[in-house]
This record gives sequence, C-alpha cells and structure tokens, in this order.
Amino acid sequence: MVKVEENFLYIQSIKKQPVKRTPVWIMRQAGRYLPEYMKVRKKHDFITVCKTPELATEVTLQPIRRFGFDAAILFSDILVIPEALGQNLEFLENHGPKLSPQILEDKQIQTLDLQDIEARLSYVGDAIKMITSELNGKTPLIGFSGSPFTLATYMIEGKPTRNFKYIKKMLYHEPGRLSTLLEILTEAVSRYLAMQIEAGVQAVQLFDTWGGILPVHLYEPFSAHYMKKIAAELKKYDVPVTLFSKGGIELAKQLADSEASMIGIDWMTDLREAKNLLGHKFALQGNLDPTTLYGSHDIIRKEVKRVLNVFGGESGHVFNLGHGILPDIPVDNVYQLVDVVREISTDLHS
Ligand code: 1CP
Repeated sequence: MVKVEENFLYIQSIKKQPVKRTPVWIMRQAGRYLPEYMKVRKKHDFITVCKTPELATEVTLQPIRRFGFDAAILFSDILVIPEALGQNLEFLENHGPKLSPQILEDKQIQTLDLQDIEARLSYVGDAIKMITSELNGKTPLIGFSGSPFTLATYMIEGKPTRNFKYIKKMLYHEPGRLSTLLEILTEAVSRYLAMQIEAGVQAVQLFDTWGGILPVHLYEPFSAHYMKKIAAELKKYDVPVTLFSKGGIELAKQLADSEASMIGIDWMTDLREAKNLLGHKFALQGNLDPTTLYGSHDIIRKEVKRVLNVFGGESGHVFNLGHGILPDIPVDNVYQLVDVVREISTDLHS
C-alpha cells in the first residue's frame, strides 16, 4: 500500500482537515505558456518528451520550481492509452493529435490489445519514480487518465473535431458497439491508474473533457457510469480520486453517487451551487475561468476572491482553473494568481 503523506496541503484539503490556506495548482500547468517548456520542445517533439523519463521529469518540475504549486501533475497525455492499445498516435505541429485508423467497426475494436498494456506504458511508471524522487516528499504528484468516453471520442474521430459526428453516430446507431469500446477502455484506465499509484503518485484525476457533448440523459450510461466504475476499482488504494467533468452542474450532479474524493468543477458552473449539491460528500476543485488570466492584476484578484469566498475559511477546496491554462497566458499573470490565492486564503483561514 502506498503511504500518503499527511502533511500535503492538497491531501489535507481533500480530506477536509483544517488547512492554513487553500492549496492551488492549475490544469495544464506544464506547457506552452512557459518559456522553459518551449525551450525543451524546440529540441524534442512532444511524444519524445512524454516517453523520456528525464524530459518528462524536467517539464513536470518546471511549474513547481517557478510557482511552488501545491501539487505537481505527471507530464504525459491522455492519448498514450489508445496508442498502447494499438492505434497509431501522432502529434502534428499546430494541428493537434491524430489517431489512426479511426475505430469505427467491430473488427477494429477486436484488434485493441489489453494484454501487457502496463508493459507498453512502463515509461510512465519510470517517469513517476524519477519525479517523486525529485519531489522528495515536498509536493504530491497527481497521476491522471482521460475518462473512457473522452478517450473514445479521440479514438473514433481520429482527431480534434467540432461536431463529434462519428462517435454520435455510433452512440445512436450502434450503442452496443460504443459500450464494448467503453468497457475495454474502463479496464485499460483502471489498470493504468493502478500502475501509476504503484509507481508512486499520491493522487489521481480522471479528465472527462468531452462528456459535455452528450445529452444530459445519456451522460450517466455512456460516461459517468464508467468513471464511477474506475473510482470504485481504485478504492482499495488509499489515494484520493478526482473526477473532472466539463459540461456544467447537470453533469457534475451525476457523479454524486461515486466513490471519488473530489469533483472537479468547470468554469461554467456556479461553484456555490456545486458546493450546496456536492460539498457535503466531496471536496471540490476549481473553478476560475481560464480566460480571466488574460486580465489585469485587479481583475484576477477580484475573480480569485469570488471563488475563494465560496468556501471562506472551510477546508475541502482545491483552487484550480475550470479547465486548462491557455498557451498564450502571460507568465506574470500566473504569479499574480498564485500570490493572491495564497494571500486571500491565508486571511480567510486565520
Ligand atoms: O507541446 C505541445 O505542443 C503539446 C501540447 C500538449 C501538452 C502540454 C498536449 C497535446 N498535451 C499536453 C500535456 C497534457 N495533456 C497534460 C500534462 C501537463 C499538465 O497538465 O501540466 C495533461 C494532464 C493532458 C491531458 C489532456 N490531453 C486532455 C485532458 C485535459 C484537458 O485539457 O481537457 C486532453 C483532452 C488531451 C488531448 C490533447 N493533447 C494535446 C492537445 C493539444 C490535446 C487537445 C486536442 C483537442 O483540441 O481536442
């Protein structure tokens, strides 16, 4: 069993223990808005960074060194699972990820190979060991995966899309085929996250970036159901699980009967309403609108205050953005964000 450090602010707040201030980290904190990340990327392509433990360690630590965030997140991508299952993965400069061939027919689903998936992803375990050794008990490391539904969108569409035509066609015309794929992905994700926990991550997060394209009544059977299965599967490890869904309170509500410790709240949702509906059972993470970070320091202060006031001096909140940081955010504004979260939340907790 992996020992969870009791002195991590991030873990204490998830457990609703008293905290001296609100912990803060930001989704996509390692990435293109950081000049030191771009320096690494000038020399190495994205997949090479993910697959080389020394490089993955370096970029995971970059935002920790700069901002002293209260949690680090493993540098990797959700699409390493489809690749490990047998799809071909490329990241085309300025066009985003491409998976081929698209998964459209039963026979393509049958070629997906769950056997030895941990071995094909062993570079992730190696990176985790190196990162936790560098962090040396000072900052917890969060492992992650995409949710089965979000992974399925990329596997079926093959590339980023606006209308999700292929997966929605499958959803309505071949729902059994989509469920078969989601079952395979549920096993892959559960085993992958168990491997990450055994390698040393102190928490895990499931990103359901695209669950919000489902009509509300289909969110439970095609996305929430599988996320809950994974959270239940990981219960045996003493490690907090966060479920992040993007698509408003109606989706977050459908995670209420899960065995997760924390629910990630997107920027479209009223955090106060989320707290009223979910806060008695879960810690909440979020939910500053990422575009606030284009604003002046005064606007950032005002909006951070609004988010922090929802919890006041209570524990059970991890400050984050309501989705990933955008690549052209000025670094200076991230310093302002971290400073004001620390200053205001210290006052609220004193
Ligand atoms: O340098 C580059 O050009 C690559 C840009 C990049 C980065 C920095 C991609 C390609 N992925 C990542 C890292 C990443 N991805 C992390 C770790 C870094 C950190 O958080 O500090 C994480 C947690 C992810 C997760 C991820 N990848 C998600 C879920 C979270 C979210 O933001 O919604 C998704 C949907 C992806 C797919 C993906 N990977 C990369 C891109 C550009 C995309 C989005 C494609 C699209 O628009 O649909």
